[in-house]
This record gives sequence, C-alpha cells and structure tokens, in this order.
Amino acid sequence: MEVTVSQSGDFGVTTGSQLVTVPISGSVTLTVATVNDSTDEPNGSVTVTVDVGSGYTVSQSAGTATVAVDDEDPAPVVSKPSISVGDATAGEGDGFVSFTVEMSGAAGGPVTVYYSVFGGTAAAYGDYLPEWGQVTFATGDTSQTVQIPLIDDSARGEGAETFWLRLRLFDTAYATMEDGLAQGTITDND
Ligand SMILES: [Ca+2]
Ligand SMILES: [Ca+2]
Ligand SMILES: [Ca+2]
Ligand SMILES: [Ca+2]
Repeated sequence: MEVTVSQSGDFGVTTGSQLVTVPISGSVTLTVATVNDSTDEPNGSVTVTVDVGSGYTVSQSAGTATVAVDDEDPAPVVSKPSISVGDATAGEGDGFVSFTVEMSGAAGGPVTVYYSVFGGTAAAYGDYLPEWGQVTFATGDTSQTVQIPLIDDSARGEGAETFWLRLRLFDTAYATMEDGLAQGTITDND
C-alpha cells in the first residue's frame, strides 16, 4: 500500500508517497528519519496517512498517525545594549549643558529614557532650569542628546557650579541601564 508522509515544520523528513508492504494479517513499522540540525525553530510534527488503494479500506479513525517532533536547539542569547551618560561642562553663557546619552550597540526596538535633574551646588532657577523629559532611541540609534537650559547670571567670582542628571529606562525590553548618572558643571563668565 502507499502512504503519504508530511511534516509540520522543517525536520529534514523525506515527504511524499512511500510504498509499504504489510504482511498478511500482520503489521509493519514505518521509520521516518529526521535530520538533527542546529537551528532553533518551533516544535512540529510528522504525519503519515494511509492512501486509498485497492484490496483494502482505510480506517476512518486510524488511517492517519502523527508524531510530535520537538526542537532541541536552544534559543540564541539576545544580548541587550546598555545605556550610559557622561559628565558635561558648559559656560553659564552657553545656553545649556549638553549631555550625550550613548547606547553600547543597536537595540532590537525603540528605547525610551526619562531624564531629570537634581542637587549639586548650582541653584535650580538661578543657574539652570530643572527640566525633565524623555528621549527615545529609534531602532538602530546609538546616541541621543539631553540639553538642560542654563541661566546666565551676573554673579561675579563664582566657582564652577554643579548639578546632577539622572536617567531612568521606561522598560528593559531592549536595553539596560549601565550608568544613568552624570554631573553637569557650569563655569562662570563674570
Ligand atoms: Ca532544530
Ligand atoms: Ca552662577
Ligand atoms: Ca554671567
Ligand atoms: Ca556668574
């Protein structure tokens, strides 16, 4: 009799019709070989169906058999890039301090980073505007800029004044935070 071998998935099975000889009143074992590849893929199955032929009838309930085939290959480890921000310095007359936020490699999807400022020796609203907001790395982006506005006061003889920028990830789906803290330094111009 003829049987038809089919597969759901890709397991290197030879599919199509095969001739099987069953002894009278006996049984036969049909072996279907799979190929052990190293590709991570979904699990699947191999199905054998007895074809309609002459001299026998095909059982409606047992004319088909399916064997599950599990993929045994591990999923590849996806390493996420990490985010860091470096310290930055500007003169009080420069308009803003510009922080460069770097991603160590291209992420698999968009990454949103929230930023805020706090503390330091500089005065909020006197030396800088304590703005907060967010920047988003589009897929493939590795660099973004955060600008904190400065106030050009007329106080003389000031030393350098500082504040802190803090970054926080919206989520860690595509990136992790390596260094989310940077110091901003404002130099005097009076
Ligand atoms: Ca595989
Ligand atoms: Ca100042
Ligand atoms: Ca000034
Ligand atoms: Ca000043």
